[in-house]
Amino acid sequence: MGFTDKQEALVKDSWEAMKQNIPQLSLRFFSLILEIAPSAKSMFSFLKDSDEIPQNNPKLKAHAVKVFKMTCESAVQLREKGEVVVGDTTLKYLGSVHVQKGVTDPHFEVVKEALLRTVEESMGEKWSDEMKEAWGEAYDQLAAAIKAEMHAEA
Ligand code: HEM
Ligand code: ISQ
Repeated sequence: MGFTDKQEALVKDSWEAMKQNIPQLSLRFFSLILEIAPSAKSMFSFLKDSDEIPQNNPKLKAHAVKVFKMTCESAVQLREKGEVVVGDTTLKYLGSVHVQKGVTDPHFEVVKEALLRTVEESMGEKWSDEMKEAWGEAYDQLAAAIKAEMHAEA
C-alpha cells in the first residue's frame, strides 16, 4: 500500500502544531539524539568544548528544523509520487556533510528514534500508532536517499 492522504495529513498537521515551538522542539530533538547515543556528541560543532547543550544556538535550531521540514516534504512526495526525490544539489551536499562528520548508517536509527519521540512528546494525547507509522515511513525513505548518496560518496 502506498502512502495515503491520511498519512500525509498526519505528518503535515502535527508539524504545523509543533513548529509553534521551535526553540523547545529543536533542543529536545538534539538532547534525545545525545541521550540515545552519547558518543555522537563529538560529531556536532554546537557543543564545541563544552558539555552543555547550548540553549539558543541558531545553527542547532536551523538544522533541527530542516530535518523536520525535509521529513515533511518527504511525506508529501511519497503521497504524490510514491517515492522521495531530494534535489540533486541538496542530496550531494547532505551526503558529503554527513560523511565528513563521520555519520554511519546505524546513526540514522538513533535520529529516527529521537525524531519520533520528539513528535510523541509534542503531540501528547494526539499521538497515535498511525502518526508514528507515517512519520517513520517518511523519515526512512528520506534517510535511504541520504545514505545512498553517502555510500556513493565514500
Ligand atoms: C548536519 C539533515 C541525519 C549528524 C545536517 C544538516 C542538515 C542535516 C540539514 C546541516 C547541513 C549544513 O547546512 O551544514 C539531516 C537529515 C537526516 C540527518 C535530513 C536524516 C534523514 C543525521 C544523522 C546524524 C547526523 C543520522 C548522526 C547522528 C549531523 C552532523 C551535522 C549534520 C554531525 C553537522 C552539524 C554541525 O556541527 O554543524 N544534517 N541529517 N545527521 N548532521 Fe544531519
Ligand atoms: C543534524 N542532523 C540530524 C539531526 C540533527 C538534529 C539537531 C541538529 C542538527 C541535526
